[in-house]
Amino acid sequence: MPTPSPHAGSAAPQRFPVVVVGAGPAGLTVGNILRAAGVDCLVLETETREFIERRPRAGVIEEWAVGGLERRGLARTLLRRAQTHTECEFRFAGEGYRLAYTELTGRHHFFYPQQFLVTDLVREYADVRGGEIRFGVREVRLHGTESDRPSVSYVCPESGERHLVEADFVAGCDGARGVTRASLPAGRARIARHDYGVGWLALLAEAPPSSDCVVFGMHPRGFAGHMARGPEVTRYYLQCPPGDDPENWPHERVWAELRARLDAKGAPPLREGRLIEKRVLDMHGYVVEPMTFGRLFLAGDAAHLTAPIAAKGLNLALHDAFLLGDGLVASLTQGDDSALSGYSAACLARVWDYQEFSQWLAEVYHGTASGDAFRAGAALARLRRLFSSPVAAAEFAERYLGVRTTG
Ligand code: RFL
Repeated sequence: MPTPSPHAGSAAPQRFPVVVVGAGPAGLTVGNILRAAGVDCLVLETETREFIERRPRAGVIEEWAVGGLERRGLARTLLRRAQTHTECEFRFAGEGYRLAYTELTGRHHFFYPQQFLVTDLVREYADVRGGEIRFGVREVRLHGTESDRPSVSYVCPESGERHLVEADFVAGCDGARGVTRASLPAGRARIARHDYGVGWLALLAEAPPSSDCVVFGMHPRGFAGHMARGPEVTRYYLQCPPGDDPENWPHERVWAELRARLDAKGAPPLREGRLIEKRVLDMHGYVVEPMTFGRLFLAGDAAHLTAPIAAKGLNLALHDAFLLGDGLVASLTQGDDSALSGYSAACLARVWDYQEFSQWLAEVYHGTASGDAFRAGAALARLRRLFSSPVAAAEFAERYLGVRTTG
């Protein structure tokens, strides 16, 4: 629930047209769009700059999203450093099958670690475009979101004082564990949730990639995934029980399972390396509808979470941020509120499309190991169809790349 007012003893209030809560890809993109249009804004972030510039997460960015960054002057370094991928491989029943999605659509994926993108966006926002950002803030609270004069308060890490910032608009870009979604009044937003009932052990290995493309392994012992994160680092996933303890996965067990689940005739051996990240993600998702309330606009994981099944979360965060940034600029510089009025519906069309694709793909990944012969048979049928029907392959390619998606 929104907090009615900040407590007494605060420093004198400041005023910004927009307060952005959260300096992830969504918040920093919104901030950059506002600064490019000469609109002042304040970004509030609970972590330090060093921390967010090193936090490893996503790596797959769709071509339309890179195009959106490029048009806003935000992709110079990415275009120089990112790798492009044109196909992926499915391994099942002891064989490997390549799906050449670029051949089918003319589009490709960019591989660029999320922390590099965040580093580029912070530098452009704060150092080049002169945007204000406060790191390490504590106890962020929203006030008066139902009114025309919303405000945000936070405890300053240096002084320990609570500061109040008044705004015309608040952008809630504080991810899945932030405070802005929780500030929506009960009963005013619907939160649709889906639990896939499985966990993924997310691993980062200090090892070169073992294939020139993303590999998905569907195995009776569970799903395994392989994706490059650069010449020296590779991300791997292993399906595991939800809530599993990463300590149950020592080095030898991890590599034995990866070798078994990613095995296929003629596949090169895996290149092992030290595991530098090992965490269990419970595969679940949610969607908040609508994504706006009064003058609070949610964007990215704050509004919707897609399990990393189809590598969509960062792409959706960027899509929201483009629409929200442009909508805020139109409202604040031309008094045109039409884009902000249509913001939630325009975002949600793509969000639901990606959620549905993730659900479809989750069944392909996890059906084989579900212990349910019917689900396993159906998953195998989906896989066979991908490699026997050019129409099915083309549809997968479009959806994997986010091509011709409504919204
Ligand atoms: P973020 O990136 O979580 O940023 C939110 C920021 O808000 C801060 N924060 C607060 N700030 C102020 N006040 C508060 N009360 C705050 N609470 C939190 C946080 O510190 C943070 O800096 O959300 P955003 O911007 O919406 O971006 C979303 C993406 O980060 C996320 O969807 C992706 O990482 C998901 N994802 C992937 N997406 C892809 O499109 N392609 C991929 O290949 C992909 N791989 C992944 C992923 C997510 C993963 N994890 C860790 C869940 C792989 C993994 C392992």
